[in-house]
Amino acid sequence: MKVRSMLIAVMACCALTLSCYVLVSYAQSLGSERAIAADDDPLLHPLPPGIRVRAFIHTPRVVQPNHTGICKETVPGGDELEWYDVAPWRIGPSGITWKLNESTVPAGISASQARSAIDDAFSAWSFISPNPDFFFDGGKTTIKTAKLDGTNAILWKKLRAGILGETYVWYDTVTGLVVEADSVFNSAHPWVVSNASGDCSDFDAYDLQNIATHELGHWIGLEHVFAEDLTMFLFGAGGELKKRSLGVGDVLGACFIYGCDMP
Ligand SMILES: [Ca+2]
Ligand SMILES: [Zn+2]
Repeated sequence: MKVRSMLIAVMACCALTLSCYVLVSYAQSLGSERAIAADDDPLLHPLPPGIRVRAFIHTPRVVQPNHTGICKETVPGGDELEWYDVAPWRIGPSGITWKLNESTVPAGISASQARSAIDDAFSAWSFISPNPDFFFDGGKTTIKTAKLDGTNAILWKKLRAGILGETYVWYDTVTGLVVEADSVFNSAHPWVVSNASGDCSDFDAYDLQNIATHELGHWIGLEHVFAEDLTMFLFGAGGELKKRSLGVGDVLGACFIYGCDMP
């Protein structure tokens, strides 16, 4: 009897300790979420009725300190894969105007180089509209974060290491049109505007046009795919250039949304 009482007491004590641990852990996790929330998380901002937002994270292929991932050559036929997935939005017929925060462009890249690389990235998608004026360079902005603020901003900002770039798209759930889009590149990683061609070049840095072409695929309405030779593949690597040119799935996806002629 005495042993049984002691056993019950020990079990009760263990249960109490465990409960306390769970409660403390839960409180700590809430605290850390609040800490992240304080860092301008666009997903936590209240939105007007009928507007939704989606976030896309472009991830380095290998997440290690000071590692830019592994650039791989295109697998024969890999670019021909007809895979795509579409999001519930499209850009309206009048197109979209983007602005660049030039003050955030990384050292080693001039503002005009960055603007030109981003312009080339938009050009990869220009076939979606019969109107050649569809993506408008709206000049500079001083906006420092992704936010529903009336500006389609492209900028660099220090993000956590597991992110190369992130894109936010706000869309109207009734019309299915893009309301706004912002892309943020991680200033904690090295960037380059490469003059090389092919699949892989400067392994020590991320090619801006390569990563931007992927991000802008989200602007026009494409989701990620798990086909590594397509532009909408969700991982990126240092020196990678192959996302600059679209694969068959990227084009098919875009034309599925816009009803365009294949380029
Ligand atoms: Ca914005
Ligand atoms: Zn992405």
